[in-house]
Amino acid sequence: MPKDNTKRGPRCVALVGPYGSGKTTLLESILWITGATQRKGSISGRNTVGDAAAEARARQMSVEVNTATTSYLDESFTILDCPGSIEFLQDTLNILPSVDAALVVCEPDPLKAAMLQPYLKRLADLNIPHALFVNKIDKAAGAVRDTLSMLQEVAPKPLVLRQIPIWERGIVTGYVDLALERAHIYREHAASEIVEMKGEVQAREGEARFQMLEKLADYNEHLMEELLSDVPPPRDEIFADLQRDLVEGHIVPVFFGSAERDNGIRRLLKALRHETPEVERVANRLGFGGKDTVLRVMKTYHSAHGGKLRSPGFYRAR
Ligand SMILES: Nc1nc2c(ncn2[C@@H]2O[C@H](COP(=O)(O)OP(=O)(O)OP(=O)(O)O)[C@@H](O)[C@H]2O)c(=O)[nH]1
Ligand SMILES: [Mg+2]
Repeated sequence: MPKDNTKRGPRCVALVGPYGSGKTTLLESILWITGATQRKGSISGRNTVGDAAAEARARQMSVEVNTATTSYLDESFTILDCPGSIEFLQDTLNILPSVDAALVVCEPDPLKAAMLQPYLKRLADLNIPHALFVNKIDKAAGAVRDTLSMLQEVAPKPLVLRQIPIWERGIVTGYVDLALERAHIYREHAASEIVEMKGEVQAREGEARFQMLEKLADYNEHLMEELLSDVPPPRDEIFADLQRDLVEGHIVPVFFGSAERDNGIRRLLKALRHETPEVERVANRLGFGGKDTVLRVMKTYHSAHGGKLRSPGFYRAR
C-alpha cells in the first residue's frame, strides 16, 4: 500500500443506497467541489450533471447509472452514481464487483435503515471496501447514533463512527473528526472552519474516539495493548489501521454531511483519497492478476477501438 503522500492511480467508486437518499446530489457536490463543474446544479432545478436523460429529469429520480470522472488533489476518481429505485436494484448490484470501493448513501432516519440491507449485504458478501455516508444531516432530527444502531441490525460488518456531530439548538452545525481530534463548523457551500473543541463536545469526543479505537483494536493486538495500558496510540498508527480495516473489509467507516449544502464532502473526499485501494485489489478479487494485467486489458481495448485511454471503470464495465 503506498504511503499517504504518494500519488495513486485512477480509482472507481460507486454511490449506492435507497431511493432519494441524495446520491445524484452528492455526485453534483463532488463535481463542483473538485472543480469539474463551475456551477452546482440541483435536482429541483433539473440541471444536475447526472440524471440528464429526459425520463430522469421528468421523474426527478435516477433511471440509470450516471458516470463522471473528476480529479481530487491530482488523483483521478470515476464516480458511478447508481439509481436507488427498487426496479433498478439489479443494475446497481451488477456493477459492484468492478468498483474499487462503494459509498452507501443513506438518510439520518432510523425508520429507513432496513432499506440499506440489500446493499450492505451484497458489499459484505463480495468483500468490497465500503463506507457509509449519512446524508441530509441538515435535516437530522435525532442522534446519528440512533440511525447507526438501527443500521447495525442490518449491517453484516461493524459500523465505525469516524465523526460526531456538533449540535446547536437542534441543528447539526459541524462535526468532530475522531481520528484527527479536530472540530469543524460547517459553512454553506464552502470549506468548513476549524474551531477549538470545548466542554461538552470535548467530553463526547473522548468517549466516541475511545469507542472507535476499541473497534479497531479488535483487529490490531498492538493497539489493544496500548488501550489497555493507557498509552495514547500515535496518529499514524490509527490512520494505517483505518485504511487497512476498510481495505480488508473488517469495518465500515461512517461519515455524515449534506450533499445539498456541500457540508462534510471535502472530508469524505479526503477519506476516499487516502483509503480507497488501487485497481490491483479489484484485479485480485476478480482473479485476473495484478495491475499489469488490467493495464494490458485497457491498452488492448484502446488499440482495438481507438480514441482516448479512459479510466479503469470504463474498461471494467466492458
Ligand atoms: N435537505 C437535504 N436534501 C437533500 C440532500 N441531498 C439531496 N437532497 C434532496 O433529496 C432529494 C433526492 O435527491 P437525489 O440526489 O435525486 O437522490 P438519489 O439518491 O440520487 O435518488 P435516486 O437516484 O432516485 O435513488 C432531492 O430533492 C434532493 O434535493 C441534503 O443533503 N439535504
Ligand atoms: Mg440519483
